[in-house]
Amino acid sequence: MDGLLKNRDRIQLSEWIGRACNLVLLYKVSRDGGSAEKFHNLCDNKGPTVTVFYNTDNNVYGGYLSETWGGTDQWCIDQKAFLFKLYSVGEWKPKKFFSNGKSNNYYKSTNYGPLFANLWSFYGSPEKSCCGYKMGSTSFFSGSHFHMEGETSQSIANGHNDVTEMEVYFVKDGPLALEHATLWREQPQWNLQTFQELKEYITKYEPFEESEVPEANILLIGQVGAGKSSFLNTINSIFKGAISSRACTGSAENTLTKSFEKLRIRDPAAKKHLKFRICDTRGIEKALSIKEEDLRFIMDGNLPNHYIFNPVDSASAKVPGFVKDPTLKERMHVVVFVIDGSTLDVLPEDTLKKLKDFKTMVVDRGIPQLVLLTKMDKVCEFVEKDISNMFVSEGVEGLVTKAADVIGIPRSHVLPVKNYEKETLLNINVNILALGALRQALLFADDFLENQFEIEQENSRR
Ligand SMILES: Nc1nc2c(ncn2[C@@H]2O[C@H](COP(=O)(O)OP(=O)(O)OP(=O)(O)O)[C@@H](O)[C@H]2O)c(=O)[nH]1
Ligand SMILES: [Mg+2]
Repeated sequence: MDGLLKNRDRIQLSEWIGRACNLVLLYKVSRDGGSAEKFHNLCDNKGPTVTVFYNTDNNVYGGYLSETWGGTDQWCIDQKAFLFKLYSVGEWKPKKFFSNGKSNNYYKSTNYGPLFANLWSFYGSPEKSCCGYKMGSTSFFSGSHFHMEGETSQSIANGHNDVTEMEVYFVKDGPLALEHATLWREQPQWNLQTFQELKEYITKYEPFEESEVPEANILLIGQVGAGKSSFLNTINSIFKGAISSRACTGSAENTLTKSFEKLRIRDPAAKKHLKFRICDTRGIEKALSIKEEDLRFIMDGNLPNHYIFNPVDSASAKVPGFVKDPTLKERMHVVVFVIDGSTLDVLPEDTLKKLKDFKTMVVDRGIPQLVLLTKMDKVCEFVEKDISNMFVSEGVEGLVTKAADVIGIPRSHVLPVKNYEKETLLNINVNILALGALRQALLFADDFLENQFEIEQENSRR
């Protein structure tokens, strides 16, 4: 992709411009040379443009013009023009500054580069500096023609317009084309066929045959309110064909899930249950968290279905229905850590410690693990608007990397999702992500079952 703008910048600018569009690079001062003539050759009469300045202190700002830059020397008004900032000293802090709509706000001239009333570029050609170019600073973000919302040239650009780069993009109407955006991970085709293929895979899923295990057990572990039960409900809704709520969800100070539930999902078309169980647990929290001992018993298959967690004491062999000699059938075959992406940055130390301790217990047992990163709609407004932006969102990418670091798991094992929560209707893209995560969990469960089978084979040969 040409140009220095990132996906989130492109999506943000499209939002500000007010319609779906792609930004196509027309002019770049370092590539095309700093001359007004070259700029006009490449940008005149092309239609709306976005001009972006990258200053030497890592501030990124610019202006949008809905008119063309071509024409004879004169000040003009463009009611739709706006100035903006994207980054302040490297941090993404997007803000739009509307035109005051009263005074001329841009200058058409063959002798100048792009020139907004409060954001100049150059006359003739820009003066070179050690690190790039010295752009004009006349009435620099003074607020005489654009509403600056309390910002100044100091807060936006550290008071100077010395840049390493300046780019001009053509605004091409049309939905954000992914060839113009960088994917941080390969993504599914967002269509009905993908959804049907995933659903079919899961409907036909049978655990690794030789293991003779009738159902794969998928264990959900995570902090209180992370979305464990919501994931279960999401999967159930998909198969039911309507929003459903089998497991209790919501927000509460302490965990809402009080018991160990090994839920089966029914395929109404085939009138049978699918060959896996999603096992919901009490959340990790400060005082009344699920205990290490409980988890050990769950992973090893000792605790019975519907066991009610004791908030103050660990489970023991005295629990009614306690399975003394569990087989592979009762054990957990894959562990899914459910992490709330919207609070990952403020994850309390003790919760993090518990998660890491639990992870060590999982690793010790050789059980494969995944991370489900929930609430991605809360971390990126573009994902909230359209789930198919998941793999172009740099916000999501950053959280996936962070979750991988925090839990100590490869990035490819961290799957961002959005659970059903406020919706009343199913959404195909939500379904694709949730089923994709479930399929990954089933593949991992099969890896575990195969490993266990081989271990048993080896043991029986000895
Ligand atoms: N916006 C948004 N909200 C979510 C998502 N997933 C879950 N929620 C909400 O988060 C809250 C907690 O979800 P639960 O599924 O009850 O969380 P849990 O992990 O089961 O929590 P406990 O059982 O209490 O430990 C609920 O209000 C859900 O609606 C999501 O992907 N996006
Ligand atoms: Mg729950």
